[in-house]
Amino acid sequence: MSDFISALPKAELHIHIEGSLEPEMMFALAGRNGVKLPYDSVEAVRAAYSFANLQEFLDLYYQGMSVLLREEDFYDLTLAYLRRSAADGVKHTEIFFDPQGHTSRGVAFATVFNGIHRALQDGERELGITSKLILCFLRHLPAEDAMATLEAAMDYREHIVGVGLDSSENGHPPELFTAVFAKAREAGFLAVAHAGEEGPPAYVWGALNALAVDRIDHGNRALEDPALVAELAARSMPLTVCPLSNLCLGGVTDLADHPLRAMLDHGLFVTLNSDDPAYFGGYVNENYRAMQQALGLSDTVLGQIARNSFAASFLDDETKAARI
Ligand code: ES4
Ligand code: ZN
Repeated sequence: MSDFISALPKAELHIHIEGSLEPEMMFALAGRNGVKLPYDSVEAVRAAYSFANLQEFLDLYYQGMSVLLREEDFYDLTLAYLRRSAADGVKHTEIFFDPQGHTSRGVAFATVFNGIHRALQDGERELGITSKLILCFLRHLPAEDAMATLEAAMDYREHIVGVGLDSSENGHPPELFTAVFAKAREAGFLAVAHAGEEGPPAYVWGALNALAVDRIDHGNRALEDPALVAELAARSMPLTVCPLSNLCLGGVTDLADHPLRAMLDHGLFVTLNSDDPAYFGGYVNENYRAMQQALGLSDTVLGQIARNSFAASFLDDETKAARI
């Protein structure tokens, strides 16, 4: 890893905490919780990580979560991610979590939240890494489920900065969640949504107009619509781009063709992130490194992307200004 990338202070804005579950921890938690996994070894888990599309990944991602049962599990998962990303020069992280992936298995919202939250507090003390928490709704489930999840989150309003929208994109347009996001924004939550990862430009328009998001997660397919590119540029709308994720899920077949090049050329407000690092073969520095190599990005551009990550964060303006 180049010293320049390693030394760059970064914020990570697109990381699913359940996607940081490394196979070693998956086995350890399965053992201590008495959960049977359909694999014999860590190597067998890794060998299964070959995905033709988003859904094939999501099937394994939800299966992997089955080992997360107790508060301690969420704590250990989160602290391991914080230690690993601190080693990558991450100074601030905004973590997605998927409560419905757990409450649907009978794990209480409070168990999930308390484990993650306690690790974030300890992580800040131990590592100096600051954080925010973003609750994601699973878009393959009905909007009523998302609304019930939002209700459950109201008790934790002061500890959750925003809401997001993830899981299977195609066939689940943002407009289905208009009322949920309106209610969340009314309660003071900021908003993000995965859009244009696999879905068409219309879904990016929907995230902007129906959900009034503050950032777009991915946004790759926005480039197919020149008017949308102009809109994203005019709004200085941050995009949380995840190159190794796109490569692993078939959004791009070669990083040399990754839309980051065009995004930069259009002056879009891009950041680089790891998405699900345990599944996609790299934490944030590997994502910077892969794009530097594929596109020949200069240190100046890499430095700008790292500054963008703080500028696009949900830190308050004063804290932000001090860190850009
Ligand atoms: C995700 Cl890569 C990706 N896309 C959509 N939803 C997700 N949840 C976890 N990883
Ligand atoms: Zn994601």
